[in-house]
Order: sequence, then structure tokens, then C-alpha cells
Amino acid sequence: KTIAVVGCPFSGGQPRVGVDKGPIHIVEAGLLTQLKELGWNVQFDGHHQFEEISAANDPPIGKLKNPRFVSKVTKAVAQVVGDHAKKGKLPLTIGGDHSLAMGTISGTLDTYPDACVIWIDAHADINTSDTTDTGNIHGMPVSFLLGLGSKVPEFSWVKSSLRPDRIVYIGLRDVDAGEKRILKENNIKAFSMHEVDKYGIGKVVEMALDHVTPNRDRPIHLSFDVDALDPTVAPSTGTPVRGGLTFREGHYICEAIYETGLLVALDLMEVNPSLEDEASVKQTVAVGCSLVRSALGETLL
Ligand code: DIR
Ligand code: MN
Ligand code: MN
Ligand code: MN
Repeated sequence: KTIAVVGCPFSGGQPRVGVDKGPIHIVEAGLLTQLKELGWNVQFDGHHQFEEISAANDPPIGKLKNPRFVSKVTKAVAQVVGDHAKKGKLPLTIGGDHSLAMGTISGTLDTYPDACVIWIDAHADINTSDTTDTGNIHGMPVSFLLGLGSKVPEFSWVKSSLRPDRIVYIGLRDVDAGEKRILKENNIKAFSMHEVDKYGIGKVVEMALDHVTPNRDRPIHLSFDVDALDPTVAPSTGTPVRGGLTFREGHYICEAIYETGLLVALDLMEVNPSLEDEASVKQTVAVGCSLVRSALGETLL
């Protein structure tokens, strides 16, 4: 079985420079070799190349910042991810900021219309073009995939066929008021850190899987924002929030999803090697690599 690695050096969905260097550091840290050692065939055609659209040529559409740039890049990523998936490969997309998931999940849904999404994050990333306070599109990909909010023609290509009962969150702890309303109104299942504390991670993952794939038969797209982890575990990320997943809780999620045998696509997002000191960067990059290994079959024994 082949992993197709899609490196996405992209930061246009949020304001902090450096998250575009995430995939470069993660590949340089040896992830591809590590995956080969797990027995995978690894295909890597180099980091995704795209022409930047400068902010001067990309004024906001409504509140959305860098809308044309984000749309162009994520659309290209949707195509690449979809092509790999249709050839039976497992796309691993390394970000870059989480707006990229508009593309990766569109590619997955195009290939597997009945796929479900497990979204690991401190944030719900479900603001609409109407509710967003920041205008940063990395806080909105889920709303586009669900087809919520006012339509933005620039993003009409996004697969908006994801059903609200086919996505589940784990790790939330920084959710905007408008997002809380959207989650409630659409009955979207979310396990915040409160539920992780209450039930333990083993039970939470089981309940999450029971929600999106009760018969354990639907393809799973795992989208992992490294800021789901506690900042002591993954410090180098753009919007750290205290009180996050431990090292083991993060890895357990990945291991348990691998064990289902249903994983068809994986995102690792928001590693920013320009933030915090050198040791923190090294630690965050290493954790990113080990999360991916766990999701792709590495076991402790
Ligand atoms: C905030 C922060 N909810 C926003 N979101 C994210 O900008 O919409 N931070 N994703 O990482
Ligand atoms: Mn986040
Ligand atoms: Mn983010
Ligand atoms: Mn995110």
C-alpha cells in the first residue's frame, strides 16, 4: 500500500508567517524514511508548488482574508489529494495552515462520498464567512465543507456535501460564541477537553467512532491540527491554547483510528517552525512525525 505525501507550504489562511515551513521541516526530520520502515511504499513528488497571489491583488471578500489565494491553493490540493485517493493511495497532507483541509477533505469526498471526518483540534474551525471575527480562513474550513453560511462564489468549487453527522471533534477548548451556536444548531458531535477529562481518551475515541461510523464501515479522513496537543507538548504552532491533549492522548487517537483499518486520508496541520525556541521547534516537528507514524501503523509493542 502506498502513502502519497503532499507537502503544502502554505500560510495564507492565517496571519503568522512560518507555518509554510512546517512540511519542509517535517520531511527533513526523516518522516518519509520512518514511514518506509513501517512497511509503506512512500511517494513524494516534492512540496506542492503554487504561485502566490499577493495581498495587494487579493483584497478581502466580505470578511475573508486572502480569499483568492486560499481558494486557488486549496482547490489545487483537492485535485492532487483526490487523484491520489482514486489511485488507491493514502494521501498524507502536511501543512501549512488548516484552511488546506477544505481541499484535502474535498478530495476525499470526491473519491469516497460516504467518508466521515475526525477533526482533532483546540478549535472548531467552523466559523462561516458571516460569523468569523478574525477573517482568517483557517478558522472556517468545516463550515464550507458542510455548506453553512452565506455562499462565497470564490469557494463554490468546495465539496459541501459533508453531512453534519459525519464529522466529530476531539480536543476542543477554544470555540467562538458563533461556533458554539453552529455546533448546537447542526447537532454536531464534539468531545471537548471536558469530555476527555471525564471519560478518558479510550472511551472518547470509541464514542467518536460510534457516532461517525457505528458499523465501522465508512472511510475515515483524519484531520489533525497539532494545536490540539497541549502547548507543553507541541509549542510551535500559531494559536496555542493551554489545557490540551497529552502526548499519549494524541497518539492514542491516531493508533485507535489506524486500528479500525478505515483510514483513507490524513492531514497534519499547523506546525510552525518559526515560533518559539529551537528546542521547541525540534520537539513539535518530532511530535508531528510520531503522530503520523501512529496513524499509519506504528505500535508500542
Ligand atoms: C478563531 C481561531 N476561532 C478564528 N481559530 C483557529 O480565527 O476563527 N485557530 N483555527 O487556530
Ligand atoms: Mn487549531
Ligand atoms: Mn489553527
Ligand atoms: Mn485547526
